[in-house]
Amino acid sequence: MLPKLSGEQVLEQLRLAIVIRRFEEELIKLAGSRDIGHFHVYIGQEMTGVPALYLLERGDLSFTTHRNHGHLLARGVPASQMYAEILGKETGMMGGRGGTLHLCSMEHGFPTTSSAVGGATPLATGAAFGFQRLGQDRVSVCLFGDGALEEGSWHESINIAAMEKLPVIYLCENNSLEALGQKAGEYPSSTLAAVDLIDLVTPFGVPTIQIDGCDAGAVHAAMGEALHRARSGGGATFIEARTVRWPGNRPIWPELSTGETNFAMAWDSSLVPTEYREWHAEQDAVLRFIREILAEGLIEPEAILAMDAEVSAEMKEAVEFALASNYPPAAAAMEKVLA
Ligand SMILES: Cc1ncc(C[n+]2csc(CCOP(=O)(O)OP(=O)(O)O)c2C)c(N)n1
Ligand SMILES: [Mg+2]
Repeated sequence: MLPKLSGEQVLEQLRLAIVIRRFEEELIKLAGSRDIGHFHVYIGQEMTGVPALYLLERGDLSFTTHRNHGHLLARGVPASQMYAEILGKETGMMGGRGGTLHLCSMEHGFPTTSSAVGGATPLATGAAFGFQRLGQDRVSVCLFGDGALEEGSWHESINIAAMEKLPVIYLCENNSLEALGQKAGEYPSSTLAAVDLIDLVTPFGVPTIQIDGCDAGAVHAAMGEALHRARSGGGATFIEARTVRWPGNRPIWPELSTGETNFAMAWDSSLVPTEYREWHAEQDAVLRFIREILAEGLIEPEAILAMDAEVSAEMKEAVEFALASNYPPAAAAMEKVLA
């Protein structure tokens, strides 16, 4: 299902999704030839982050995790600054001090990234508390994986959000292996004994919405409902968006195991390889989004390829920019450092 938006807006979302996909693919290639430290990519989750964050307004804050690249790109952070930051260069958003695990851009609504699993929940809840006490009509969005629900900070956060009716949205991206194919009685996450993740929320009385995170229209509708609740004084919402883990994310270090995405697979099934067939034919959320867009006649396949060529060239240029940038000088090591 497509988001209930104008055709132009849907295509804007498609472009953002392609930006994320190509950004991450280039990053994996870039990392292959140098040590950039541990990093996590957002491939396969694009159609959760893009439609969800699309609805935020300037001034709304978002708090994210180790799997943060797609979130920042979805809110418009330039790829060139992101690559530079990940490589530790002085042209990065934080002058190379943060790296992939601590990306932030206040201008785009990301005050910080907490790479401690569960670290974003108290930060996002605190921001919502601040908005409420200051009487500001702003919303705080907490982005986290299913793993964060096993952390104590999560329970403290949702408790306060419920008691104080805070304008916060907890968007849990459950990317557990084969989450969409979960059978009755099976665990929905490899780290939790709950049979349903929303069971962990129900006692707090916070409304829950469980959706297929590859369904852009469902994400759009859920976020719309949650934002309306938050802005009208109705308090928090918990959304569980379920996606299938991209095969390239199964090893500890991301690998381009499914190859660089050929978007023409969306309309030409003869291009779908037999290896990872299920991924390309059914599970890849961006390919599915493209199929839905084509079914609505919003754009011709050739124009999608042209959009992709433009984005791919932009990503290559952004990588070049980052590689050509300098590392911060040793004498500046203590600048921009708080403590
Ligand atoms: C408090 C804490 N414990 C352990 C880790 C190591 N760690 C990094 S990512 C990760 C898995 C997180 O799973 P999930 O929240 O579902 O996110 P996903 O990687 O699946 O997107 C772990 C345990 C950490 N960063 N912080
Ligand atoms: Mg997970």
